Amino acid sequence: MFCFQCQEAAKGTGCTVKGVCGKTDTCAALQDALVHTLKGISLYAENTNADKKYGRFVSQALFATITNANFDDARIYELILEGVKLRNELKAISGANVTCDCANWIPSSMADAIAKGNSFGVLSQENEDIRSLRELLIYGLKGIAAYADHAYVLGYEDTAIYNHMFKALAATTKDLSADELVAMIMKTGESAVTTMALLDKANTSTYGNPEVTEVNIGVGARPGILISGHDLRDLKDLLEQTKGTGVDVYTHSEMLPAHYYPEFKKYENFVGNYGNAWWKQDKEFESFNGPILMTTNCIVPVRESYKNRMFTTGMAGYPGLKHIADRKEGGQKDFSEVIALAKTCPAPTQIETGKIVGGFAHAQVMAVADKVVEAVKAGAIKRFVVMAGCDGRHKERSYFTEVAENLPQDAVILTAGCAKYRYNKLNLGDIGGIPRVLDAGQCNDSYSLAVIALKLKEVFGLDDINKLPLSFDIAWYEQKAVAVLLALLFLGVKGVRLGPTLPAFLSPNVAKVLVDNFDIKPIGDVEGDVAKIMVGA
Ligand code: FS2
Ligand code: SF4
Repeated sequence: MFCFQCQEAAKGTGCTVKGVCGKTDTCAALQDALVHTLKGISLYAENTNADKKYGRFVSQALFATITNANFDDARIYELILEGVKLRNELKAISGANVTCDCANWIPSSMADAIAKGNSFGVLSQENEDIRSLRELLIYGLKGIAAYADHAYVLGYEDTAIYNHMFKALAATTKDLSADELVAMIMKTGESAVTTMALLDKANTSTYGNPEVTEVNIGVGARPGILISGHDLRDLKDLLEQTKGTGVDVYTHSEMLPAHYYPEFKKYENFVGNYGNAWWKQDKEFESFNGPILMTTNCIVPVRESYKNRMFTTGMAGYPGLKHIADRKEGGQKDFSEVIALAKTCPAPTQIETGKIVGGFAHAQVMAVADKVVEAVKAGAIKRFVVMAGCDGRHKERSYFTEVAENLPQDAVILTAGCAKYRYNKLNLGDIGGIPRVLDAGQCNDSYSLAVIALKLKEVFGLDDINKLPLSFDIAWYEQKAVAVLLALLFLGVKGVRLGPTLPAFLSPNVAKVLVDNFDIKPIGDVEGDVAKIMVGA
């Protein structure tokens, strides 16, 4: 295997024996064979007026290959078989004669698919710059695919997003120059903005605009179900089915922002958030005592002690865990087995007490825009620092906690994603009633931060987003962060600091393109970075 798609790539170069994430070499090969198949679908779909079902499938299958989403060989193989079937349908419809292996191969067995993945993996492209650009493109698409699937689940789709996915995936099979690939990457940034806007519309039209909310981080006395991942519709179904059963529902990690939506506030058994970012789950799932439902990434290798009470659903998967089937059209998923199990479990063991505050998505921030503008004009707020993104295991990530602690009192942190767990329990105070950490939501809600920045630009009458008193100090881990980064580049944001390390998939030449054109920089030491951030350097 060779995989370097996430920030935890072994030795900062790539995982070769087994993923640091726990992905096995067979699962890695199957995921490579799946991506290979999706390229074949795309080569036919890019020139046909393809039905939405093909775009849906490509989105879901790419989503399954995101870091920590699906470790289940059998499920990935099923997706390959389904992909080959869909590709052959398109081949017949288009009548085109495409010679690429990805457009024609037919797996005879799982072993055959593994062999295919091994011969068409990342390293099959020998030129390191072309490899780097192609993979950057694919990882951005994986992030977009996850957002597109979340929107689809709520009934929102846009064929332009699917069409871009086909064009860009197909582009990775062609003999394109570095400049042509860079142009495709920029178009992918544009598509990331479109997709995040669609998901924002899907979430807020379905569940209302997030509002400032205090979330309890302690526990109650009743048994509970812990729901993790990013899928809000799964949460809605679970809340409906647990209503009046005596079972409480707690969010974990990226599901925390669900508490900010008006629609979910009406459930009396929706009691709080348990634990921290994804990578601490092996300890926190143990002490939760009840069933855990993993709706998307991020799963870490599952311990025996809670294996029998952990479930996956949607595109998430893990060998040996029960998988809750998809809903039938217009219906709900059936969580009765999870609820029945919860009733037999003790209540969660308390690991923290208190409250955290969030809900500062764009509509809520706009509602207090006057106050914010006043504070900036009066000099009470000197700088906004976007510290969104992901959390992860690396010790160096304490940098983000220390930056939050060391930023002066007149700096406000804008956040989204699980990166917030590095500083959202620090009680950093407020500026005239505006909290110094404004949490917009999940990584899926990063769009809110772009909307807020563009709105501030308008309010202050500026012609360039980079003239705002705004800096970006982003923590990245997986491929949704890559999509968000491409979106920021498309929006013209310059000078983003990225950490804890730069992506392993950027070759020195590709990294140089990003530095020269967008002034992207690696994080440095806390003291130096805080000083530079405060003067916009
Ligand atoms: Fe965090 Fe993990 Fe949200 Fe990422 S829960 S790092 O894949 O999706 O952000
Ligand atoms: Fe390694 Fe990350 Fe790939 Fe997992 S997803 S195999 S940790 S690079």
